[in-house]
Amino acid sequence: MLSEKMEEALNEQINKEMYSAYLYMAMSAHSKHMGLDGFANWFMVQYQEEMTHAMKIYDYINEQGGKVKLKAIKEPPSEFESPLDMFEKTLEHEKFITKSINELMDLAIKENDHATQIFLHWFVTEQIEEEANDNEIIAKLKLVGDGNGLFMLDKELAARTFTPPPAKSE
Ligand code: OFO
Repeated sequence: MLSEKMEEALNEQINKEMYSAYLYMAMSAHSKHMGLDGFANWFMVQYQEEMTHAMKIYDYINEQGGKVKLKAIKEPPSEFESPLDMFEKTLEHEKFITKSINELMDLAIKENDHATQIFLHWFVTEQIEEEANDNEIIAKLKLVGDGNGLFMLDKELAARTFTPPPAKSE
């Protein structure tokens, strides 16, 4: 059973994850438009991952007898300066999401909500991976610059595939 406050905060997190999906879809569209199909693929896989994050929370609220309330998703930007700009914005956004997950965990601890703490563990671990992936690609982008290296990296990012996470969190 979720407290009203926890239910509201989890619903808010669904919206943030949906915005993440929307943002990465916009980056995928922009990459596609630039002819960078590998980058477009990477961001589309990221979009799919974010949708599963939103659905994990959706399922959890239902399992706990709560009520899912969907809110408006804000419009993401549609123009980006460069692939590096997209990944710097991705990292910045993921840091915001990490902070939000940490705040959810703080609330679950404060409320002695053990079930939600266990549920959130998966997200805490996931955020470490998300930020690490972004940092790695940013480092590569800084290394290769705008030349041929960018096309090599585009090829590398084309290989990313979507693997659905386990339905349950632990
Ligand atoms: Fe859902 O991890 Fe990114 O935003």
